[in-house]
Amino acid sequence: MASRLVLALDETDPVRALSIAREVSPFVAKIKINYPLVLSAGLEIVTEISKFSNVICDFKVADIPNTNRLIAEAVFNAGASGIIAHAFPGPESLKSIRDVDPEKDLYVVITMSHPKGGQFFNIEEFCSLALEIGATGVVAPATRPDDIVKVRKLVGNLEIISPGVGVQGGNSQETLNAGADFVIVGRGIYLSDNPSEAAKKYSTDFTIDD
Ligand code: BMP
Repeated sequence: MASRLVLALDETDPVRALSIAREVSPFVAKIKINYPLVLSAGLEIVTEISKFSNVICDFKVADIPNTNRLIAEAVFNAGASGIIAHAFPGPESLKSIRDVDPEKDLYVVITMSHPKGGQFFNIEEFCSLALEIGATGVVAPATRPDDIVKVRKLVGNLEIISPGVGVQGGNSQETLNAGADFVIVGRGIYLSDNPSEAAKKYSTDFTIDD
């Protein structure tokens, strides 16, 4: 069975990050890289990890169209297979990322996983925006499976990737049952004493009715 797990690699030591990425790569579908690692290691870490795994740059891009385009160009030139953007700057900002390379994965944040993280997000409007601009998928919280159910109804068969499993309290089985395609786990793996064992566990601790 193909892995439904995405590693959130927020480890800030570049050497350790690269070593964890290598050892968990057999168990994950993709590796998500956020600012903490890129700010310490540089964008070259994206290129390094892209040599053996798909990399999503979780830069939650949220700017005017021209700036979004420049960020997307840098990320895709570095080797990333995907990018995460915020919806609230509107369709033109998202389309400018889409237009850089329609073959790359573009994920739109619908609502966030932390306490009160949904307060300023409009699930209906953001889902409709993701469909309108031809997003690959959306980000929805494993900590609120009811929101994933709602998002699944609104986005049809767009991919749903869900952070918040593990330390934030989300559970893989509930997240996938609610309609997510992938669970995203960070600290539960990269802070563990044995990251590859942890990744193996997170990649198999659920059942799926196909
Ligand atoms: P952890 O499993 O350590 O909580 O990491 C979750 C990862 O997902 C982090 O990289 C975080 O920035 C990201 N994330 C999140 O936790 N909630 C969201 O709503 C959106 C995210 O991108």
